[in-house]
Amino acid sequence: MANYYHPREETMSADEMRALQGARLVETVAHVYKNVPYYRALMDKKGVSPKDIHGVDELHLLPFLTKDDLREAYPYGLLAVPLSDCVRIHSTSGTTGRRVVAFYTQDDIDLWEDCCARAIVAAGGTKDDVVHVSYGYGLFTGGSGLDGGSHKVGSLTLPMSSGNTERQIQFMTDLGSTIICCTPSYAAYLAETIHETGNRDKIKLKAGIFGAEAWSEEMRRHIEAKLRIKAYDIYGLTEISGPGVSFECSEQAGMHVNEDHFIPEIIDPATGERLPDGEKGELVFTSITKKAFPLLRYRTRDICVLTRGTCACGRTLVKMAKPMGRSDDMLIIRGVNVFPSQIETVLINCGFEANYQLVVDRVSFSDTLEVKVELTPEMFSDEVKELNRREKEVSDRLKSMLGIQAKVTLTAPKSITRSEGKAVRVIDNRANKI
Ligand code: DLL
Repeated sequence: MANYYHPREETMSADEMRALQGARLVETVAHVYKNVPYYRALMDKKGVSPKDIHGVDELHLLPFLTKDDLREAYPYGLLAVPLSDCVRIHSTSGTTGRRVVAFYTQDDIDLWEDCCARAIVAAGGTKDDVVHVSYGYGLFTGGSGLDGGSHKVGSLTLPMSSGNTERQIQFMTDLGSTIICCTPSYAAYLAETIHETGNRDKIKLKAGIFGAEAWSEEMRRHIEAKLRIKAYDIYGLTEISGPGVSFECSEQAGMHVNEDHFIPEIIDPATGERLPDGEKGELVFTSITKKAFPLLRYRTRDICVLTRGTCACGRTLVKMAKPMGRSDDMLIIRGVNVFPSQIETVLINCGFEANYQLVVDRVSFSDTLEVKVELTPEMFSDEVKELNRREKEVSDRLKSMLGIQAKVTLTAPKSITRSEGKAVRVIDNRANKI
């Protein structure tokens, strides 16, 4: 029997959900139009006013909002309540341009933590669990989001933050952590370290809640086998609140979107046209309960698919597939679209672990891709002939999956830097080269 944190909202009929979303959307549109001059200008320019929006059917009339809008409006331009009503900010880890800052009232934080609590309960969490939070705390939303969710569930919360792997494992052992929350790349690193130090039998982990970056099904299986846990996906973004926009249930087949707070749409990224359920495109969210920083039709740049229907877990919340990565993570190599997660799939299927780096360059006017992947300690002792065979196997499989030739370089164990937060997998040296 599945457990829900909010049984009513998580199992509502489609009609009930639409009605709830419609009422909340109307309220949110009126709120931003009245209080945010930036929105008013965008809506006026598109010739749409709050009186045109009666429910979800009119959602498509609203203008899109992009990261550029958020940067332009930095820091207060999209704030919809007086600053004195806000109690917290978070910010994206953006590397270029201005950072994006999101504001929260106490109610906003409360609802966001509820969303994270839903994720923890869906992963089997109860008040008897010990939730070990190894996402970073601070401006990043991962640590505080899962921390707040864990408090709501009533679990004992270990606010570990990221880093210091030795101390993480020590606490995990001594305090009996049962659920670990971190990025999948850090989970793989923890798994590797726990395996090497022979500590697995001393820890009580049963589940992990992993997100904040794209990861493949193969990586899931790898982490599950190595840590002997169930690995659940969780998705979110700072602009829309943080982790918990969607979460996986016991079925581990797509993430349920917390639709009573965030309305998802899929659009064609080139034309902005809305696509039907089941088609792949860019994910767009409209927040319908946030007060300080509500975003209408925000383009996430994440590429994925939505599917509806009652899940075997009983939830009716629409599901989103694992995002393949952001459209801006997508590499275009000699005209071919390549997502790092596709390469990860090939590597893990060839017996490697997810310790790899992609180096893209331009030589004699042509793009090159080098896939550096670490040998496991067992492979490292193989004969040269065997190593050559492995290298060729990866190269052949990449060629048949992506249609491009990549140089495969096998590197010594531990030669690729491990990540404690979001992994940096790609080094693109093509900037400024013709
Ligand atoms: O990564 C929030 C988060 C924290 C989600 C902890 C899950 C767990 P940002 O730093 O703003 O927020 O980055 C958001 O990360 O647009 C996606 O591209 C990517 N992302 C987040 N979760 C997933 C996931 C947090 N489960 C951006 N799978 C998003 C794939 C993900 N990509």
